[in-house]
Amino acid sequence: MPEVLRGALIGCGFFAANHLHAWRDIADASIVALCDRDAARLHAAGESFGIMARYQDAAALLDAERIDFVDIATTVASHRPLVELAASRRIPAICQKPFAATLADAQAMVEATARAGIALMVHENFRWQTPLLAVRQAIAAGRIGTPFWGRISFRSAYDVFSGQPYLAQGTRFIIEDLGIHLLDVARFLFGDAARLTARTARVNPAIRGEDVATIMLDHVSGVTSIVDCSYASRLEREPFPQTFVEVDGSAGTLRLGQDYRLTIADAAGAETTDVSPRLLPWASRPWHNIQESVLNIQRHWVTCLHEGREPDTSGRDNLQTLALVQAAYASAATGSPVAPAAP
Ligand code: NAD
Ligand code: 89V
Repeated sequence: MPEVLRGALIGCGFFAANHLHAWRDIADASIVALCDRDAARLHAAGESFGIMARYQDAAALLDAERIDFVDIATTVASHRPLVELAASRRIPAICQKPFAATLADAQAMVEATARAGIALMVHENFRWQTPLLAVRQAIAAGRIGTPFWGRISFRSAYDVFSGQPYLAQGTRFIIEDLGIHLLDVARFLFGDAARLTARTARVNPAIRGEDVATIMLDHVSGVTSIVDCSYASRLEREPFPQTFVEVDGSAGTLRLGQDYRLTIADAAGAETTDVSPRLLPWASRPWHNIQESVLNIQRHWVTCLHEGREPDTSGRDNLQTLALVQAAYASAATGSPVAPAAP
């Protein structure tokens, strides 16, 4: 791999500007070409970021440009064809979440990239948020002893549909789009889950999918956790896009609450620290937490490519998170507990 990696970004929509800003902050990577089927979006991104090599077809881009990796920031339907295209050219790939609509598609992408001998990372950025990294570090440092119970919670009335109108159109919504992040965080904090039980509801009549979900997980580690999310919850102060975390352990408790305040209590007393993300120069509130995590995960990708190691949120790892998503929909449909079917 060259010292400065040459990347191509495919998909210049709503979220891609965050990828592009973050790439500009990473000295040993540079986005040299853009692709979007939509000419207007391609033009707008190219002009904003001064990138002149622009293509409406990803294969044409890969034919014409010398590229060290692709960053796929399209919506889910195009993930498998684009990852398989990258694999066919032996080009390492980042793929936005949700990795795939089915486990079979996800497995096919993992196998294609493994056969090609290239790295594949899912852009699963929530676990790269500074406040959630602080939670994991506190647990790992033994601050609350051995965890036995946890809750990962995201409840909001923020209008996500104005920026991402496709979220209102699918038969699946909150688990596939947002719950997927929280289920990944549950794995990040407590390890894989052997079984889960889920309940869903649709409160907003203007959308097709569910906008409320409550999931109880039995982790292999022995922890019981609750993942709950809602875009139908109007609170006194809108917390979007903060994830709240509660963990009870054998020696104390941990609470990550409003305004990124982390409180750890044990027999000696309680201590609260501010674990806010940085407000990067190109970021804006309230998205700055997510925006900083985009920089963190993209830095991790570059480090992994240089060191030849598997990214923490590799395609292979993400199969387990995706299996929890599928299990949650299956459990909500049947009312019964479901064991995730990860390969
Ligand atoms: P979007 O619809 O605004 O943009 C996607 C773009 O991809 C569109 O411009 C479309 O024309 C283009 N595209 C689709 N298929 C293509 C193909 N085969 N070749 C070239 N261009 C193609 O979507 P978005 O809101 O930017 O979301 C993109 C992805 O990012 C989604 O999967 C979404 O879930 C994810 N997302 C992640 C976060 C996060 O924090 N991790 C936040 C928002 C969105
Ligand atoms: O992260 C996401 O995928 C976004 C949001 C935080 C708005 O749910 O869609």
